This record gives sequence, structure tokens and C-alpha cells, in this order.
Amino acid sequence: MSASALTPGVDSPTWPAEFAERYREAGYWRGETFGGVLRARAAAHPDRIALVDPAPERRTWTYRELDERADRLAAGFAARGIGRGDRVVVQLPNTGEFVEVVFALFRIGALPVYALPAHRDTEIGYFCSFTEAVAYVVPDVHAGFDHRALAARVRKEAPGLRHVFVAGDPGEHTALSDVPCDPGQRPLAGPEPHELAFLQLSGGTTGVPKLIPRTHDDYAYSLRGSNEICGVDADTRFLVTLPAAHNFPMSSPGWLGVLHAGGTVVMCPRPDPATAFPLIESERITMTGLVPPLALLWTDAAAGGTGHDLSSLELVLVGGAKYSEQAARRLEPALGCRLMQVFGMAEGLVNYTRLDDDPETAVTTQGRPISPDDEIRIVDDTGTEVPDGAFGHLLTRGPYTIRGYWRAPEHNARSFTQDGYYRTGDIVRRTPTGHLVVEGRAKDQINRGGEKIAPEEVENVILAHPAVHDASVVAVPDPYLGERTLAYVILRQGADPLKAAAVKRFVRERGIAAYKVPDLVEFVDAFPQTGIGKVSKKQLRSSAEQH
Ligand code: OOB
Repeated sequence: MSASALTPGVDSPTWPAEFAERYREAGYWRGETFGGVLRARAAAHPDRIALVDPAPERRTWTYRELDERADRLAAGFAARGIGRGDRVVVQLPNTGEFVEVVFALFRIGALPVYALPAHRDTEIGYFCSFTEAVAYVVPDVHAGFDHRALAARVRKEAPGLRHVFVAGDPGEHTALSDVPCDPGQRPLAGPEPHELAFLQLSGGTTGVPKLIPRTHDDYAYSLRGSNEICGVDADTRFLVTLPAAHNFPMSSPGWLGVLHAGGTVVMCPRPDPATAFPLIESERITMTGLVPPLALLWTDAAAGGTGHDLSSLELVLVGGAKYSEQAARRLEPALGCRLMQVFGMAEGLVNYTRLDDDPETAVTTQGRPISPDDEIRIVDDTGTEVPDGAFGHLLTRGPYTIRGYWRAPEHNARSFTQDGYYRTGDIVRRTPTGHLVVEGRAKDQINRGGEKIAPEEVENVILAHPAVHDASVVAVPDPYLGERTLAYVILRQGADPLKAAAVKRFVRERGIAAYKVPDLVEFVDAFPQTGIGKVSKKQLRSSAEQH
């Protein structure tokens, strides 16, 4: 138990007191905790359906059942010594268990560390050791991959990891179904609203992913703001199509936003139209969120006639990567619902187009901020603000944008200005209506259809190959994903020639999320250099565009 880990400012910078005061006075931070919100919804509407997990057999949870289940699971975690401030890596697919586990952890003030189902040994090992996690929650087998075996490997490297809980057949570990116990009369010492709620993952630009500390107060504000903009209420039936651990399907407005409003959340096991369309029909889904490649796929699938009744669908949110104007124009007619673009980041700031924006704005911009107190600066390379309409680097601070990553002081010094603005790494311009248009990116990150890849992380894996002298990973434009990855590789002198496939296999076998395995590998003799002798990614990117 390490309660101090919950206190903002201990493991990461937090809002200065005068800002916190202002955000409270303005009514943004209202003293809510997620555990408390669920309790209140359960008291007000005990029998309303909160959660549906349709696969393999349809299961439902009323608000009362979800609340009780979270209590019992929380009591079981507490009985096993998990408590306030402890970190727990949660790697569950889109299932009811995901929501139960997360609310149980909220209730005891333990911090979920959200891993994606695609993460493998490299990422999970890092999350467990870096956060000094005491527990790791996994499915048994998901998408053909045995997470129990991964957990066993990780456990050897992370001695602080005391528990592995498995949803399903536990193998050598503990079954999640054995954890719940009678909460008894003793109330759990839950978190305070100003304390940390969880650690979210950043897309990353460095060799290791950064962790994002979000508080109950700040996140709850982004949920309420998102709900208002998207028109979420108790009648909303939201399909969680993207991985539930990602910030977009969690909070924009996401499953947490919809639960906050007392609506119904339906977990979608896979995002393809063949899985999602029948669910939209049978569950009368009103709203979902998609990344651009999926939006394209759904639009194409629907345009040909689906054989499914999608008429309940009112709103589809698209974000995570740039959505082309042409694709955006096709969505509403094909799916018969409204489109809203979202430009957000797990660090905080979220922009939405609005339902009452004129149709052109909705297809040509990425929206405007949730809050009147989201401060936006668009600056040139010297840090000077550019006039409206001109491109520049987007900097932001506000009532739900972090002031620093978790335990990363050196990185924070680069990623935040002295006065607390987050350097998003995005290049944007502002329209006269205050909407932002994303024009590009200055950060060294690849956006593969919304999945973010830090080139350095992949380069480090390739460099571990004995035949490799150097590696540089860049983005290649792709009509479907927006970007794919290309690894330029220099072999060691005298090394046996390698095939591209062997490099990809090596990366995969080192245990890294499949979406980070380079799509293309090209062998070169040398990298172009900048004036001071650094690898010129800019030149590499422009040669990559020839692909
Ligand atoms: C969302 O969050 P992250 O943390 O995975 O990625 C944030 C980055 C942004 O800095 C930007 O580079 C890119 O993803 N991005 C977009 C975009 N939405 C995100 N680039 C262009 N157009 C868009 N609409 O991706 C995220 C978090 C909350 C809501 C929505 C997306």
C-alpha cells in the first residue's frame, strides 16, 4: 500500500494551487470519484442496464449489479493486500470483466495501468517494473494468444508482481472469479477526488512509453463536457468498438462517460462490420467511436447495403488520426447517422466538432476544445504565437490536461513549457470559428491508423539483432491506415545478408505489440545526416514517400 502514490505532485507535477482553485470555482472539478458516481447511479436507477457483454453468451449488468460486483471484487482485492496507491496492470479485451475490475480498483484507490490487448512481453514487462505493479489482470487466451504464459514470463522479471488474476481458465495463476468476497460492513478507504485515478498510456515518442496520471476530478470533467457535447444521456446505448483501455473509447464520450450519464455500454469483441453491424441492430446502438481506417471500412461495408438495420445509430465519432475530408463526406450518407470528428490526446485536451456546426466545418476541421478554460497557443519554432489561420505547434493547458508525465522529470522538462503548457507535437491551424485543423506532426511518432508508434522503441528492438549495425524507423504514407512503418536497416560489416521477413520475425519474437512490427524493411549502406551529423529523419521520410 502506497497512498502517497495517489497524491498529485508526488510522482508527477500537478496543477499549481491557483489553477486548482480556479477550476473548482468554475465548477469543473466537482469532487466526484468514479466509484462514487457508480454508487450514485446504482442508488438512483438500480435496475437500469449499465453494461452488456454480448459474447460468447450475452451477459448484462444492471447498475445495482455492477455496483455490487465492484464492491465484492474490491473487497477480494483488498483481502489480498492490494490497496490505496498500488498499481495494477490491467490488460483485458472488451469484456464486462474489464469494467468490473476497473471499478473495483477505483473503489480501493488502486491505480489501473491500462495496457492494450496487443501489448506483449516488452511493453508489459516495462509497465510492471516501471510502475512497481503488485498485480496484473489478463484474459486466459485472447485472439489466439496465451496471456497466462506471458504473465508467467513477466513475473520472473518483476519480483514485485505478487498476483496474476486471469479472467477465464487461470492455469498456474489465480482465477478472477475466485477473488470476489463479501465486503462486510467495513467501508474501504477509497480515493479522494483530487487524487490520481489511473495511469493512461501515451502514444510515446521515446524508447519507452510514458504514463499519464489522471485524477478523478479532471477526468470526470472531461466526461461531463464530452457528454454534453455529444448529447449523451440515460438513453444512450454506446458500442465500445475500439480497445476499451484507450482514452478515446473510454472518455470521448466513451464507456466511462456513458456510465457517468446512466446510459448503457455494450462491449464489441471485434471492430469489423461483420461483428459490429449485427450488434448495432440487436442492441439498438445509438453511438460509437471509430478510428479513420475503421470508419472507412464501415462506410464501404454499409454503402453496399448491410442486410442489418443500422437505423438506431445516431452519432459516430471519428478520431485518433487525421480523417480525410473525402472519407468524412461519405460517412453520414452511408451509415445514416451524424458524424463528429474528435481530435484528442490521452494527456488531456479533446476537441470535437459540434452537432450544430455547419456541415462543412464537421468534415473539414477536427473540432474545438471541450472547455472555455482550455488554453490554446499555436506557436512557430521560436515559440512566438502565429496569427489565426497560420500553421504552428499546438501547446495547451487546462482543467483536464496533465502538467507532467508520471516519474519522468527529464522528459517533462522537454514536453511542457515553464508555465505548464503541454507541447502536443501536433501542427495545427485555427479557423475563424476557433476550430482546429490538424496539418501534421512535429513529434517523432508514427500514427498507424490511430495506433501510435514511437520509432525509437522499435529501433531499439531491431538493434538487438546481432547482424544489425543501425536502424531508423519512419512513416510511409498509406491510403488506408494514413501511415505505415518502414524500417531502414544498416547491417554490420561482414554480417550474413538478412531478409526483410527475418527482421520482422525477429521484432515479433522479441515480444512487442504486432502493430509495432515494421510493415516494410529496407536495407541501406548509410543514413542521410543532418548538418551536425545526426540521422536525418526528414530525408529518410522523404525517401520513404517513394514507396
Ligand atoms: C487519441 O489519443 P492518443 O493519446 O492515442 O494520441 C494523441 C495524438 C494527437 O496528439 C494527434 O497526434 C493524434 O493522436 N490525433 C489526431 C486526431 N486525434 C488524435 N490527429 C489528427 N486528427 C485527429 N482527429 O488519439 C485520442 C484521445 C481522445 C479522443 C480521441 C483521440
